[in-house]
Amino acid sequence: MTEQTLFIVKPDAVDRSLVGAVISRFEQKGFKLLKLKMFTFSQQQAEKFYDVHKDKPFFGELTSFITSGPVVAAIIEGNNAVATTRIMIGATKSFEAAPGSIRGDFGLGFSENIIHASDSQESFDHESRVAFE
Ligand code: FUP
Repeated sequence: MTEQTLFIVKPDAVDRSLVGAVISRFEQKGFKLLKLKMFTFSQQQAEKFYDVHKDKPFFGELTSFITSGPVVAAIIEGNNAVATTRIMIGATKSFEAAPGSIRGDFGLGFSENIIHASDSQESFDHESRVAFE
């Protein structure tokens, strides 16, 4: 089923000049890029974006990292976009993520883990609204 999802190339990956490599994975897979935006999250925008994590102990670390430098947000479209993108990004801890996944191939961090992707239609709706506001 054709769906849309959102991914964010995080500040660590932008800093390491991995934007092209990450976006390329999705184009090669067959997804169409619908929207692309480079920007830096404000504190308020980061808190809204990561609203579901606001009571977690790592919330401060998470918002301070995502606001630490520019990111690239993309909305893509294709078959089974939400679940397939989650498979492509790999496990949250980059150092445990499978080789062949984006985190598995490009990173070693935990909070600094290269890429974010929406994990449901509801999170896509919320996150794309915040990122492209
Ligand atoms: P994911 O959906 O794979 O990005 O992972 P989660 O939704 O579980 O976590 C959101 C972000 O919080 C991840 F990018 C990593 C970060 N995080 C921490 O920094 N510390 C933690 O203990 C848990 C998650």
